Amino acid sequence: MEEREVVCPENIRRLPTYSEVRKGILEIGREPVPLSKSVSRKALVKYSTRVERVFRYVENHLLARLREVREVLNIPFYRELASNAVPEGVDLLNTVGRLSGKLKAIRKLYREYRTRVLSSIDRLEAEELYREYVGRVLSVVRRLSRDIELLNSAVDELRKTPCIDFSKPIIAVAGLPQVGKSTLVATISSAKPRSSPFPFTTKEIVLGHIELNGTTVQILDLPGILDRSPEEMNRIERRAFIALTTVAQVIVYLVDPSEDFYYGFESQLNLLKAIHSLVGQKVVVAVNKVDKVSDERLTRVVEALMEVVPGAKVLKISALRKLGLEELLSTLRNFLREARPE
Ligand SMILES: Nc1nc2c(ncn2[C@@H]2O[C@H](COP(=O)(O)OP(=O)(O)OP(=O)(O)O)[C@@H](O)[C@H]2O)c(=O)[nH]1
Ligand SMILES: [Mg+2]
Repeated sequence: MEEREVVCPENIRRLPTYSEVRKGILEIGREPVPLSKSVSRKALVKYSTRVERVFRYVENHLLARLREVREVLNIPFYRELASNAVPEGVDLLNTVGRLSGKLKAIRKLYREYRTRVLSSIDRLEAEELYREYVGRVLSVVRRLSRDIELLNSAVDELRKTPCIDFSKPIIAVAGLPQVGKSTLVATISSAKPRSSPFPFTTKEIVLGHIELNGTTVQILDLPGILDRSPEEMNRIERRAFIALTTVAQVIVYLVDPSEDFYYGFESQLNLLKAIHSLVGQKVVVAVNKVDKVSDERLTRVVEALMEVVPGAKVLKISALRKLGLEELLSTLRNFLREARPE
């Protein structure tokens, strides 16, 4: 595969709101414009320099940032995650297109007013023209407030998303809340996500790395997903759902076999069924917390899981006590080998 630069959503910047732009531009009107003695018609040059500075401000704070956002949104995984943060039906690439189209009008204003300011009769006219220009620029930006706000919600979501290298393998760890996903990812990878006895401890996707087959493999710790339809999922669950369905080559589905597991066993079977029917053979099922249950219960749990997904591999592990992890890693190794034939 061709070497590509990895696009990092963590680094994109928010767009300034209308009032921030207004502040920034008014500031330009107060900043001195140093001019050498030899310059004639100083006032005209001063205002035309400001006309230019205002445009540069728009260029750097809006247009350049919009390009960064567009680059990230061009990647389907990030686009879906970003769409999760804005009202349904909003097409973010359209929003970016519309915004940049409207902002280009400011480039026209810049050209027009630079010429007009430079050909004004006196300082007063130059100053008036400058004010008119600022007013028109700000009015364009003000009309874009809603789109800027929408894109900033998307940017806030994207900035929480790790930087994924799509040319390298991706494993995702999924399951209901509390099954031990973060404990597992913290144990086997470079990531150190927080784990705790409270559901939805993990709210965002966390990226870790492991060396498998001599290559660096990315492993994603996902938020927990409840057993319900995608339409009913909250924003946190949907982050996990998007990762599962769009980027993972292999999914480790973790199960908590304990009698006292808050969400019960059946919900875990149902979610597995749903994931399996969406992604097919890519699922490795691992029963976690084997240290907590009797052998007898464990056997029954494994049997029930195999019935739901015949042919799927069901492993027994304890992420906390570090049991069965070697076998899990070698299973993942094999899966990845099959997923990407050399
Ligand atoms: N006994 C035992 N407890 C475990 C094991 N693995 C995880 N736990 C505990 O299970 C609880 C939940 O662990 P997490 O790793 O936070 O679970 P999670 O699936 O990431 O939970 P969410 O982020 O809320 O979805 C914690 O109290 C862990 O210490 C295990 O193998 N055995
Ligand atoms: Mg977690």
